[in-house]
Amino acid sequence: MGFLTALSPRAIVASVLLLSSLAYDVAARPSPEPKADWVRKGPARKKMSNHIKRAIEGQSHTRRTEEVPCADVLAKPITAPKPNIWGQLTGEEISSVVDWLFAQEQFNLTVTEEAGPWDNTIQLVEAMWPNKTDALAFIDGDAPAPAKYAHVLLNNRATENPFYADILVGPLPLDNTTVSWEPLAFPYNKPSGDGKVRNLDADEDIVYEEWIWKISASIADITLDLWNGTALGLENDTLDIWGIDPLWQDNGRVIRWDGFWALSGDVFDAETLLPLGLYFVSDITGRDPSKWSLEGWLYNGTFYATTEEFREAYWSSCFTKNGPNVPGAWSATDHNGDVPPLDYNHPPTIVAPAGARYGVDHEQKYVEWMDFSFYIGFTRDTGMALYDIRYKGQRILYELGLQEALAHYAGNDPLNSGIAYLDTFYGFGPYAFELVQGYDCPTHATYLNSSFYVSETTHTHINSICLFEFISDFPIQRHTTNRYTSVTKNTYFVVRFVSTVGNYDYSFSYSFFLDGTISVEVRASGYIQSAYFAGNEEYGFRIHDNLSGSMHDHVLNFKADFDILGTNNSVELVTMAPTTVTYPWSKGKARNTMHLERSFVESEDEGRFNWAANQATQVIVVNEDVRNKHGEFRGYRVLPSTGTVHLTVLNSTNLANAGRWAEYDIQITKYKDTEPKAAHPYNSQDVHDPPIDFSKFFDGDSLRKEDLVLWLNLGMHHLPHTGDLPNTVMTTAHAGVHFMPSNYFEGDESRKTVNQVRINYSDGKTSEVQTFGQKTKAEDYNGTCKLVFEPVKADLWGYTGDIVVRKFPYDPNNPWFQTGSIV
Ligand SMILES: *[C@@H]1O[C@H](CO)[C@@H](O)[C@H](O)[C@H]1NC(C)=O
Ligand SMILES: *[C@@H]1O[C@H](CO)[C@@H](O)[C@H](O)[C@H]1NC(C)=O
Ligand SMILES: *[C@@H]1O[C@H](CO)[C@@H](O)[C@H](O)[C@H]1NC(C)=O
Ligand SMILES: *[C@@H]1O[C@H](CO)[C@@H](O)[C@H](O)[C@H]1NC(C)=O
Ligand SMILES: *[C@@H]1O[C@H](CO)[C@@H](O)[C@H](O)[C@H]1NC(C)=O
Ligand SMILES: *[C@@H]1O[C@H](CO)[C@@H](O)[C@H](O)[C@H]1NC(C)=O
Ligand SMILES: *[C@@H]1O[C@H](CO)[C@@H](O)[C@H](O)[C@H]1NC(C)=O
Ligand SMILES: *[C@@H]1O[C@H](CO)[C@@H](O)[C@H](O)[C@H]1NC(C)=O
Ligand SMILES: *[C@@H]1O[C@H](CO)[C@@H](O)[C@H](O)[C@H]1NC(C)=O
Ligand SMILES: *[C@@H]1O[C@H](CO)[C@@H](O)[C@H](O)[C@H]1NC(C)=O
Ligand SMILES: *[C@@H]1O[C@H](CO)[C@@H](O)[C@H](O)[C@H]1NC(C)=O
Ligand SMILES: *[C@@H]1O[C@H](CO)[C@@H](O)[C@H](O)[C@H]1NC(C)=O
Ligand SMILES: [Cu+2]
Repeated sequence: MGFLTALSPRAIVASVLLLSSLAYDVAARPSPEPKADWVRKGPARKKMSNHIKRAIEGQSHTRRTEEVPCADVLAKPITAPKPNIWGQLTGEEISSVVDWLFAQEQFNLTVTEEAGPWDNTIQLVEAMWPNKTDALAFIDGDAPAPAKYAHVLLNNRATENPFYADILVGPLPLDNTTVSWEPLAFPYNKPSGDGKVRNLDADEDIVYEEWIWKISASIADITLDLWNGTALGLENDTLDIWGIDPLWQDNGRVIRWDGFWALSGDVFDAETLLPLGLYFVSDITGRDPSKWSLEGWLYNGTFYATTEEFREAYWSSCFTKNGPNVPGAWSATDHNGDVPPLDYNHPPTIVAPAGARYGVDHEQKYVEWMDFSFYIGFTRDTGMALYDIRYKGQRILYELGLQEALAHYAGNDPLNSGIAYLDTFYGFGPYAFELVQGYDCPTHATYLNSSFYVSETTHTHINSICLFEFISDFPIQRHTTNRYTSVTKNTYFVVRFVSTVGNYDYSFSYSFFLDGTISVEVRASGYIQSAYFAGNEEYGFRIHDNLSGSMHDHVLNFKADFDILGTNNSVELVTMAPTTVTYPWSKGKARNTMHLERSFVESEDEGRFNWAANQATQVIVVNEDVRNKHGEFRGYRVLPSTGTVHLTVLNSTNLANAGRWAEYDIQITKYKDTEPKAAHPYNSQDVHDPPIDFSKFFDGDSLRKEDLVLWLNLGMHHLPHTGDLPNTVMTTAHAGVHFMPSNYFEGDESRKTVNQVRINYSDGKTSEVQTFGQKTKAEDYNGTCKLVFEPVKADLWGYTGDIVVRKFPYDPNNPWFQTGSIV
């Protein structure tokens, strides 16, 4: 189903938005809008809506009046030491690859806009990541930049057995005497090793048009009686139908369970709060709908093998009809309720009076703050990642970024029991929407764009990555004596992006601190996906009229490729353990006390483990060849900064081998070019034989003095309660990990900031205030700079949504606005 028709089975909301967007587009562009089949549809999170925002009006970074310009708040322009080899392809490069692909008869490609379910299309064109050995030779040595290739994903549907194929095309820039392609298989560990994975969604549109809506129509008498509504795939539907993800994949069969949901009927995206409690199961194996079969209905815990059986029971006198979930103020996110005291007054705000204290190379997406530097990469699957993170010129991490995010549900009904979203299927890149200044990030932040390929176009999310310096509400250091007090400000630097994958919003922040610490944090908000209440007590709190807050685990995997003083690294475990010792000085008495137990993670056989109870064990990435002058190994310690989790479910039936990465808190492997990622976005398409089975990484390699990768899981056991209505709040839907220097420096690096004070005092008098040369007076800012508070300086009318540029044929001068989301 293409873009224009994709909304028909969906929300009234979406169709209203579509109408306004069409009006805009027709006015703005003479050519008809292409059908953008860019949302990778899945059984549940399959929808996009579309809305149009005002034209770009320029953004306001300042919160000062014109007559008192202080320093420029924009990031200082700097030049990256080397080009960013983890960046994205240029528009010309993508266009040349797409042209070349269409010219190759063997691919038998159809333009997405014109493609049906039996046509081959281009799913993705992106920069291929370089192998680390080649990358290091370039960034650390004099070697030339690694050759540039395009990573292409073809969606081959012109066959009985549709499949996705990862291929490489290059080198870039394309030259028709040297260009070639090959299957991309080496990063994946599926036994067939051909870079292919089956596509279970090739007939997603047919499944709806020829199957789901017809089944729903066959019980319209019941849906009208139960809920005064129908789900027929029409614009005026008041009900919706969707189901499990991944599909059941057993014994060669492909089975889907679907459930009825109420459409919210207003502008709020509350559908996932409106389950109705009726489910049906279909065997949709193969591509011939005439061979598909409806295998039964489930309502209120009773299974009916046929529609006739269900209808007969339904209209019998003893049938119990349970009520619907109905949207209302409880499911809307707008202001609601009594305004708290003084809340109309503007809350405190942060300003950057001296301007940005960091530098950005916008072209190369390279950043420097204080003694830190790093490059930013961005991909369709996992959004933003950081590369070559250095402190004082010395690399700490080669790569730091998200790998996959899992939301694994459970329930007494087959729908909640069957859902285990692997979100890179949908992608974090396509849903990394524009950030709202002053809300998602401070107004003084620097914003970067990101883009992704879809359907022969590139979409650009404007201002979707933010960079800013902030100051904590607590100092990084303090001490008071009877003669002096010493305190140091805790300023830190943050790079952030937010991705709304369907009902849920994930905010990812990487922060850098004055003591050399780096942190990774994920926070979640948005609408929970809930369950119908009937019989679900064991799987969730009852949170509204007929609603259960369906229990689920969020597990998010991050790759942390450490390089501590080179790549010969080890992981030392230092445990604080209870012990009983008789000391020479203890007068022969045994003393119950504690001591340290030190060991190393020797090999991948010991490489998968959880945080120790009582946080007893320190996990430290060290370089055994580099001891500090006291004889201790220099290293970086990895420690959780909040509670964090791995998957509760053991050997998940839904995931089989597709989510093995979620099984432990910490997993350590020897770096291999053949193991660059923990997951493939289409692992869900073949859960028993996925492109990447993470558990196969653990094949006994030594982990002493090797290039190590830590695969860290952050997450939350989410048991939604009434406070998750209407949306989950980020205060506690939060998980994080710190990387802190451990015997790495000779002392605390934060002593180097002048933003500290020592106040001497005695006998009730201050005798000295030492500020170490800080600029503290207006004159320091040229005598003219005053902070003049003007509320709401961010130009929120400049929020625009995505910009789309056609790549085939390439038409860079006629961009248009179009924002897609999964609803
Ligand atoms: C090429 O694709 C078309 C559909 O787009 C299909 O009908 C045709 O059989 C395919 N040709 C080959 C050789 O696979
Ligand atoms: C190679 O590219 C040039 C233009 O760059 C074009 O004129 C020529 O026809 C191409 N040759 C082949 C064999 O495709
Ligand atoms: C049933 O739905 C129809 C159309 O959607 C509406 O006009 C009518 O008021 C509804 N009836 C009740 C009882 O809600
Ligand atoms: C919904 O739309 C269909 C087709 O346009 C129409 O036949 C039907 O009467 C409408 N239903 C309601 C309740 O408005
Ligand atoms: C149906 O749900 C009701 C709750 O409304 C419950 O009391 C009843 O036992 C259920 N009936 C069956 C047959 O499961
Ligand atoms: C379901 O919710 C409705 C309100 O929407 C309420 O009237 C009804 O009592 C609820 N059903 C049960 C079994 O609690
Ligand atoms: C982001 O994209 C907009 C629109 O194309 C452009 O005006 C702006 O300069 C871009 N920003 C950056 C930092 O590249
Ligand atoms: C890393 O270890 C290897 C042997 O495992 C050694 O040959 C190499 O010199 C070491 N590199 C450094 C920088 O110490
Ligand atoms: C996981 O469960 C499946 C199905 O019950 C079983 O065949 C398999 O051996 C289990 N694997 C592990 C690692 O426990
Ligand atoms: C990257 O490493 C893999 C695995 O060793 C190898 O197959 C591939 O050819 C390498 N890529 C390049 C560009 O050298
Ligand atoms: C203030 O206190 C510091 C630390 O005790 C001391 O070194 C310094 O001499 C004191 N200065 C004065 C003016 O008392
Ligand atoms: C101070 O302002 C003057 C005049 O506007 C300008 O020439 C000078 O460069 C400024 N100095 C600094 C440190 O900004
Ligand atoms: Cu949740």
